[in-house]
Amino acid sequence: MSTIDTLKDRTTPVFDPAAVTVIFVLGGPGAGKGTQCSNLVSQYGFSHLSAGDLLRAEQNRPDSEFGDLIRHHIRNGLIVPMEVTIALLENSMREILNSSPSPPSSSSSPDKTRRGRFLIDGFPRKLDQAHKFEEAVVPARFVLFYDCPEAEMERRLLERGKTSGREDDNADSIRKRFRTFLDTSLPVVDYFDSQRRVVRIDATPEPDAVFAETRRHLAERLGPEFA
Ligand code: UP5
Ligand code: MG
Repeated sequence: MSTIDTLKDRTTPVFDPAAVTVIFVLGGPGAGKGTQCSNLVSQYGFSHLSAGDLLRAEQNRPDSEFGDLIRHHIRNGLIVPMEVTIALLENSMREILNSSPSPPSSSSSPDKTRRGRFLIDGFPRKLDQAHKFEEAVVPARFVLFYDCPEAEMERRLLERGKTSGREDDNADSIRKRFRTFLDTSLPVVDYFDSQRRVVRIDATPEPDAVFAETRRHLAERLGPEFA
């Protein structure tokens, strides 16, 4: 991935913040980030980029030089070196921005604007990732943080693990993911919170109720043009 080579030395954002809206979607393992992002895609026309999904796809790509590295980190609930994850995110964003316009939708928003709306799910999970992404890719507008008690997240993940086939949906990996979340990823939320950039949402109720609350906050933060 050639982006990896250029990322290290880059100190200005590669995308124009006036044309690209990024919302970071954070929360513990199993908090419901992916579930809520799917709803937001259908409702608001965001592009949804899950860092975990991108890493899993890269892991399974036959020619990838990072397959073993990614597998090791995901199984152990560890955070993959940021150069890999940021390159995957940036490449996906560029691909979407350069893609041919989709057919006109019933919405009044021009397609160009809609293509520039991104939900970055499960990233950044470490402070250095947050700084590097905002410095070299694009600053995020704010963070949606899905707050869920660990016991509920564990219940959801063990339930999903019966059928998901995810290599990290087992008791041992889940324990390690929770540890990394508390030690390394919650400080990222605290950092954005200190800048008043966090929208905190109780992720315990059923998904529709969590989405209703999410919509209310988005309307407040983004204004009527996002409806
Ligand atoms: N569910 C969802 N909402 C519910 C609700 N309100 N009530 C009841 N059930 C609900 O949901 C999880 C399960 O709960 C589903 O079965 C769902 O139906 C149900 P989901 O929406 O999938 O939750 P999500 O928060 O997306 O959980 P996920 O397991 O994807 O979170 P993780 O943050 O653990 O996983 P991710 O894929 O982001 O990362 C995996 C690994 O990749 C990391 O551990 C790390 O090793 C690596 N990684 C990096 O190294 N760097 C990165 O930047 C990102 C990831
Ligand atoms: Mg997810």
